[in-house]
Amino acid sequence: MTTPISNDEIVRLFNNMAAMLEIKGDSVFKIRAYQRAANTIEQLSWSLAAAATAGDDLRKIPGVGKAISEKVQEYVATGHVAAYDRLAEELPPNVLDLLEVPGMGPKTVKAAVDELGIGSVAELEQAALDGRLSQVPRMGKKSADNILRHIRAQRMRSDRTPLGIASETCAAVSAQLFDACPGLMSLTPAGSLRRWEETIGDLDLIAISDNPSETGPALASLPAVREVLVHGDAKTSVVVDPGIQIDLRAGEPDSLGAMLQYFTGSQQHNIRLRDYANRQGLSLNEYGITVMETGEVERFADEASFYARLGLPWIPPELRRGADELDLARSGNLPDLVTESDLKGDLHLHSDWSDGKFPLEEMVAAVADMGYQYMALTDHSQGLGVANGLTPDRLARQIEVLRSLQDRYDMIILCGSEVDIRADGAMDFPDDVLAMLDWVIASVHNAMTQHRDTMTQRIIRAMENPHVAAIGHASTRLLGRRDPVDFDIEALLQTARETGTAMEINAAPERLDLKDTNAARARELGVPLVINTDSHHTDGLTNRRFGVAVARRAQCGPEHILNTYPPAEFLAWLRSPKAQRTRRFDAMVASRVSESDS
Ligand code: DGT
Ligand code: CA
Ligand code: CA
Ligand code: ZN
Repeated sequence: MTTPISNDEIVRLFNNMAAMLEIKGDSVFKIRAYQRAANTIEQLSWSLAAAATAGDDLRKIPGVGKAISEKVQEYVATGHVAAYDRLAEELPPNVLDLLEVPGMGPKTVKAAVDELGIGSVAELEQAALDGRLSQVPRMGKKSADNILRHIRAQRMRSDRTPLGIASETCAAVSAQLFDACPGLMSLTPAGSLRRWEETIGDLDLIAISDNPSETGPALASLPAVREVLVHGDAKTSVVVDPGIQIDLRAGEPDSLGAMLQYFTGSQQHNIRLRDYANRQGLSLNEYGITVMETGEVERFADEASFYARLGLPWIPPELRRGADELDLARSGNLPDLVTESDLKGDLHLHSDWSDGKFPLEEMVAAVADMGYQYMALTDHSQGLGVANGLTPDRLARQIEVLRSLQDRYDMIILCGSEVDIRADGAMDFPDDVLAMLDWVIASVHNAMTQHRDTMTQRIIRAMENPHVAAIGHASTRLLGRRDPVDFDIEALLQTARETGTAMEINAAPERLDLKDTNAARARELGVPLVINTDSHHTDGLTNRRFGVAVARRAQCGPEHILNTYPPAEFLAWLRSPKAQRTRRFDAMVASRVSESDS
């Protein structure tokens, strides 16, 4: 038997219908009728569905006329209301979600739908972020900011947290905990954060202390803590602002190896490792390794000795995915993964000539401070009005300024541009303008809802341009905010290979684009990858660690990453015609590999 329809459900139905009619701009009388009915039904102390089923005349209820009464009957009998379904079909599919956002009434939803074409909460957030929302009537900057705050708070409550935010929270809480705990020796993130997953369910921290029992209470009393979930001997769980759960486990120094290994996971990795250990007569848990025959428990101060006891090399957390990493480890074939210090340049950087926050001179100085040997400044092209894109004239002036700065630096300063790929795949600068540039990165910034084939052809056309060195943040996704565009990634990567185009791993933590699995495919196909921060701010330069993590999860060594090569080799690649770049890159990879073998 199905549960009867509750009054609340009927109230919601009529409220939704009123809202949808209002968004559509339907008659005020009709809208009021549904609202009045909803209000009355909300006050009833008896089941409307039961009365309808019993054949009572619902029209004796104030505010319930013939039309409303029939819809209640229909809903109770069939579970549907045809008029409601018709309305829903006429409006964007997620329009009711927009109404759920505090601050969004039917009128503002209507304006957002009609004037900005917004069809989802993610698009609403984007519009609030880029300033379009504040332009709609009766909105203004303050309301738009409030809406943005509500959307983010809602997401924090419900969803996984994007890596960048989790990582910031982890750093902030760690610093506070060190201040609060004099005996704390080390605090190491474990779990999905240590594996650099794109999103984090909860933060797992391993504390090592001479006095482990003081750490849990110390965490629970930090000012950032909103709620204490578990307060036990083995584990303390709290929720901190902005709504992230933290699981803290504490131990003494000789327990770090086993605890860190266990709580780093992934669960799949641990399951496979446990099987592997069992076959050697050993069993694993968070306290150590037990010799099954004797029951003796061995403890480990670090992970490397834990893995070594199993006859394995230490496996980088990024690879602990429960895929083929154990086989690679056993056969001595773990890849030598790229590290931050391998990077010799950053090739996607913005200044305040477009939408960056810092003057070009300061940006260049900050990049030089990173110890880089080369860089490319890549402000936006003319078509990107919202980002203050450069016209060819301004670009020519910027090139002069950049060339004049070169004398002051050992670092090679490349004059670049992040050129918009227009909806039809044409570049936003003509070829003679592109030819002035040392480095062209081509990116999609609009018409993101194009059909898969159109989008694939659009990016392929950009790759076929002889001046385009790399494709920037190919999927355009923003974690938790904007879905990736739809394209045939295999076709794109094949074309990258054929045309000699590099693919960016955009390190901005909200992008991570290409994502790990796509970067892995690029590596397999021999497509050069380039790890860029896309910094709009000098602080952004350290985001490279997120891009490096993506590359590591994709099992990339430095040889797969174009901007790990010394300037001479990188420039030789860049200065050869595109048709020759793939062959050249293959040779670069081969010589790096043979170098590291010898
Ligand atoms: P998350 O939090 O959803 O982003 O993902 P994780 O991997 O951080 O998962 P979490 O926080 O539930 O647990 C952290 C690690 O602890 C997990 O990767 C493996 C280990 N772990 C936790 N519970 C179990 C368990 O019941 N069995 C095994 N084998 N491992 C566990
Ligand atoms: Ca976790
Ligand atoms: Ca956890
Ligand atoms: Zn950019």
